[in-house]
Amino acid sequence: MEKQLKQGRIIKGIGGFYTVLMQDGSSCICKARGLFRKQGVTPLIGDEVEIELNSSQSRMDGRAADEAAASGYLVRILPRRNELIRPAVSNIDRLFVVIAASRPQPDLLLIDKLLLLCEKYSIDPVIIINKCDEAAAEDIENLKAEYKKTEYPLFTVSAETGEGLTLLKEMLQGAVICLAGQSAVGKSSLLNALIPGIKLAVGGLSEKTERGRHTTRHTELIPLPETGGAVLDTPGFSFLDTLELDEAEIRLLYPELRGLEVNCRFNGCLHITEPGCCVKKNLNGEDAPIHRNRYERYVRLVNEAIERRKHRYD
Ligand SMILES: Nc1nc2c(ncn2[C@@H]2O[C@H](COP(=O)(O)OP(=O)(O)O)[C@@H](O)[C@H]2O)c(=O)[nH]1
Ligand SMILES: [Mg+2]
Ligand SMILES: [Zn+2]
Repeated sequence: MEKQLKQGRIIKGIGGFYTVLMQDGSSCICKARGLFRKQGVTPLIGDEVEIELNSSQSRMDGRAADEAAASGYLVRILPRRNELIRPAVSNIDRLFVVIAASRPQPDLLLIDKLLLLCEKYSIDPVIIINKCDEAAAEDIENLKAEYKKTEYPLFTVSAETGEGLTLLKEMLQGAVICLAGQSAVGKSSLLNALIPGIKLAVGGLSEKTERGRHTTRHTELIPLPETGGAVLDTPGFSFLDTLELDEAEIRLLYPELRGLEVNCRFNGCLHITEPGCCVKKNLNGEDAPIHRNRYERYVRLVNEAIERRKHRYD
């Protein structure tokens, strides 16, 4: 019988079976060809793939496909735009970096690291300050000021009252997105407010007792047919633990610092202890190239990287 080749995206993978979402919204369970193992390639959630279907009967809606045996094979993985390790996913377009305006108290070092990750892996960051309903206007302004010079898109919202969500919704269009940020900043609440019907568990309630709610045990891409994109639901985002950048690279991943070293005395100036540094000279002015607090966290990350390098051969 004639084999059909179709294109889709892996949205789930359990025990060697991959759920592939096709362009028409149907899904199909596939196994990987032995070829991948031979080449040492593991299919990832997010991969755009070509699959070979066995028969026209093998395509069905998602739930029925879940229960059926494999009905096709992955034959090719299209080139990945990026790939992360924990969670093991590929082709993330956008990372929603979520901060709570006041509680839990913002961990901006974590936010900076997430932004570095985005720069390194060519993921577009979107900074979201949530819980604006319960914060003082001044606190919100101070947070915004820290990231103004990055020029990253920044939204001040409330998942609770709906404030700011209409604008934010546009960032979902046509993109595979992922959310990251401290626990309890409102990531699940935001998705619930942005995406009708998604019903993620909120508020640290035990996911096991929350019957009828969506529970997160495996990393999975949830397709969003209305936007043409998808959102990654993952039990954890620990990829940062493995992000060990060296100091020269860190500097290049700060959009505010990029290109400034041409005005410093030394080529490759890290803007920390070097004499004749244009960044340090202007740190306190109205027109500082980078926010003072973010600069101080930058210095800390650079110093940590230098220490790590020194001890690498211990
Ligand atoms: N006041 C207020 N509370 C919120 C808002 N968004 C989330 N919360 C609450 O913050 C808690 C943690 O939210 P959750 O979505 O589970 O956070 P996650 O751990 O980041 O997924 C819950 O009690 C939510 O009801 C908001 O915009 N305003
Ligand atoms: Mg959550
Ligand atoms: Zn400098």
